[in-house]
Amino acid sequence: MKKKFLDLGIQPIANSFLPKNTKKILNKEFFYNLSVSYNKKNCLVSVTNPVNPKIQYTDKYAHRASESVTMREAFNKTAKSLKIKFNPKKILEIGSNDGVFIKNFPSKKIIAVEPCKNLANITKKKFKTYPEFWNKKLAKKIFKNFGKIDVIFSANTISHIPNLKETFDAIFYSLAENGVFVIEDPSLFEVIRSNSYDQFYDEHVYVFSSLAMKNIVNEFKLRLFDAEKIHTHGGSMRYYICKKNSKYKISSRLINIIKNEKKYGLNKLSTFKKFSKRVKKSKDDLIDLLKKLKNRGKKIISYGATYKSTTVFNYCNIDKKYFDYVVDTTLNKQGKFTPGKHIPVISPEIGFDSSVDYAFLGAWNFKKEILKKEKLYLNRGGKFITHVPKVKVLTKYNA
Ligand code: JHZ
Repeated sequence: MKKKFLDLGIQPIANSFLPKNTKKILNKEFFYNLSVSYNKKNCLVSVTNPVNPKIQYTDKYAHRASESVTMREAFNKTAKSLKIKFNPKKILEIGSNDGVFIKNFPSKKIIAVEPCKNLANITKKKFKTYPEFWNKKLAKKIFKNFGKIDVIFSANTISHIPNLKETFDAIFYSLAENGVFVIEDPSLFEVIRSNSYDQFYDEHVYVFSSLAMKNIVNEFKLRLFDAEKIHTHGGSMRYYICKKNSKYKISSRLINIIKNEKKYGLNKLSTFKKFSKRVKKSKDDLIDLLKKLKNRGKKIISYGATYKSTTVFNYCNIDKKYFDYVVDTTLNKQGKFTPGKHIPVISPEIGFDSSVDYAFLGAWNFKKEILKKEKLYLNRGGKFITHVPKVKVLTKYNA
């Protein structure tokens, strides 16, 4: 049933920033073939051969969701809206990262699940945090201590779990009769529309459409009753899911979203094949531009050591001959080397200085926040490069 439509080549684990670039460490680096497939039966788009989660979500996990103002504000707003909409007494978050969402609730109301122990350690002092993978066994343990849940929230996590049956069976078990499961994940519609192929990496096992989400949850005695477009991570979707027989009515907003997704062709393999051609062009355009700039002696760096950049660097074969280094505010990425291409990561205070001519927006999803912060750089003639939706140089005049 699955048809492969995109091959992004040999890739490392997107979060495996290396502590050193010594031979011994490089020899142990894990690589796999990243390709993406479409399943005609349920319209689901997924990584063809997912990586074992046990090697991805370790106590070295790099991403900190609190690192951007945009995300801190977005989660604060989401928490407020969930309180108003559902007035939950018991809340559970799956994939709580560094606590950016849960900290908007009193600790007696919310519990967290976070398999990366370094992250769970951050939140466990204030919030009950289970340092485990989400599954039925854990759901039963939580039920014993906490009872049935009114709102289960999960942002940028459900797309990361290969076993959908285990995930949704555990959700069905944990939800109160009229409980709601709220998922936020990058939107397939936006990925295809904006050619952001770098949303595909080992962790993004699935990039959901509403169409696929509706089909999937139906298989597990659940029902998608609403969906909402949100601006985070370059365009995401918030899904509202309930038990099949619960009180919620299907929203007209959801009906329209699904209608538009069908109109756009998210239920046709041909749409994804065309996307694949555009991805190849994006790679060629980016390499052409970088070659031209290097021939003119320009200094280029990358801004934001994102997991998405792991896909771009490894697919386009971008290494130190193009980018001197990557700047990133995350302390535990600084002093390390990017997965696969081994470009050094340093702090923006050290690296984002007047010697930089061009900065590739690895964190293009925070373009607005970054351009606002880096006005001085643009004003002195510094330029950004983005590849989303098309390869383009951004100056103070067109940014
Ligand atoms: P950001 C991660 O992907 C991994 P990544 C994960 N799989 C996922 O789904 C998404 O997040 C949600 C830095 N930065 O959020 C901070 C600056 O240096 O796009 C971050 O390291 N300066 C869970 O890694 C990175 O950029 C800044 O001004 O693709 C952004 O990473 C800003 C705003 C950010 O996610």
